[in-house]
Amino acid sequence: MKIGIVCYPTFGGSGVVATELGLELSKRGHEIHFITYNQPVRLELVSHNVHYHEVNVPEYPLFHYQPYELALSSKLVDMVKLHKIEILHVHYAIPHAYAAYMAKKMLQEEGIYVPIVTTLHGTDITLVGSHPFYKPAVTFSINKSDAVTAVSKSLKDDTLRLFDIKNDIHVVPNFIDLDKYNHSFTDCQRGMMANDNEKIITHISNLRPVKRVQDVISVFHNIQKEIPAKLMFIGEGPEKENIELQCQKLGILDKVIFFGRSNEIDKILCFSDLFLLPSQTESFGLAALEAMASGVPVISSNTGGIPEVNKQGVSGYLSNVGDIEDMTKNALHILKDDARLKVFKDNARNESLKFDLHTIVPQYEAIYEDTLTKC
Ligand code: GMT
Repeated sequence: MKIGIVCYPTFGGSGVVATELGLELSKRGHEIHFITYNQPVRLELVSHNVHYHEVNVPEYPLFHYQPYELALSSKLVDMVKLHKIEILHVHYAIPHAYAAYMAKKMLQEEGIYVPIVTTLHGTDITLVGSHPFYKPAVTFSINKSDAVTAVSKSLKDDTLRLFDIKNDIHVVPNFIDLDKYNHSFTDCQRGMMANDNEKIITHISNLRPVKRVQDVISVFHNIQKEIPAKLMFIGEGPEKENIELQCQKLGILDKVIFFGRSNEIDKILCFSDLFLLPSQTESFGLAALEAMASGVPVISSNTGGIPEVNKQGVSGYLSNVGDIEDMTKNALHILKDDARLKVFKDNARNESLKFDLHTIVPQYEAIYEDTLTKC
C-alpha cells in the first residue's frame, strides 16, 4: 500500500508512535509518505520507501495566526496526486483529521478517492479536543473519518463519553520495538550516573502540568531519605523551572540529573531501577511501556489507560492521582529488596511483550485493508 502519515513531528508520544509505525510498515513492504511541518524526530533515515514531505506555511503579516490546516490540506492533495497515495493515516485529531477531510473532499472533486484513518492519542480528546472551542470540529472530523482508532480502551470510552460519535472506534494499543530495548546491563555505563549502592529513578515527559512532575520530585525526595538514590529527569517543558526550584528548596539538586530532550532514552532506561509516572491523566503512557521494555518497574497513577499497561503488583504499582505517600511506600517496597526488584524488573519486561510491534502493526494493516475494501 502507499500510505500517507500525518503527525506532530516532535518528541510527543503521538509523533513517536506514528513514526515507528511508518518505519515498520516500510519494512513490511509498504511505501510511506510522512507529511508534516518538520522531519519527525525519530525518523533518522529516509529510504526508497520512506519519504518525507514538508508542509510550509508562508508567513504573511495579515494573518495573526498562520493557517496550518490550509497548508496541510493543500499539501495532502498535491502529495496524494503526485505519489498516488492510497490511504491517509492521521495521528492526533486536531487539526490533522480536519485537514485530511478537506483534502479528501478536494480530491473527490477530481474523481480521486482517498480514505482517512484517524488515530486518537489522548490529549486531542481529553484535554484539548473536548474544549468547547474545538468540540464541534473534532466531533465532525472523527465522524467523517473512514476508520477511527484509539490507543486504549480507556481513551475509546472517554471519546464516546465526551463526543457524539457515530463511528466504530477500534482499540489499537501503542506498541514497542522490543529489540531496541534489549541492551545487556554491561552496555549501560551505569557507573557514570550513580554509585553502585545508589538506586536510579527515572521520569520522562514533556513536563506539562498534566504530568504532575512536582509529584515526581516529592516521591523521590521521600525515597532518598530512606535509601541512596539518584533521579534522572528527561524532557523539556513549562514546569522545568518550577521543579528545579522545588529541588533547590528541598536540597536535592545534587541528586537530580536533568537530561533535557533525548533521542537515547533506551540508553538511560537501561540503567534505571524504577520509573515514575504520576500523571493527572494519561490515555496510554508510552513512556511507561518504554520503561517496562527496558525491564524497569513503574510506579504510576491509576488513571486513564495506564492500568492497561502497568499491572498492579506485577510490573509495578498504581496509586490514586496525587497520593504521594502511597507511591513512596510502593517504590520503597520494590527498591529496598534486591531480590524483589529483580522479580519486578523481569515482570515489567514480560508485560511489555504484549505490546510488541510485530503483534500490533498488523492490526493497523488490517484496518487499512478493510477501509480500502469498503470504500
Ligand atoms: O503525553 C503527552 O502530553 C503527549 C501526547 C501526544 O499526543 O504526543 O501523548 C498522548 O499520546 C501518547 C501516544 O499515544 C500516549 O502514550 C499518552 O498517554 C498521551 N498523553 C496523554 O493522554 C496525557
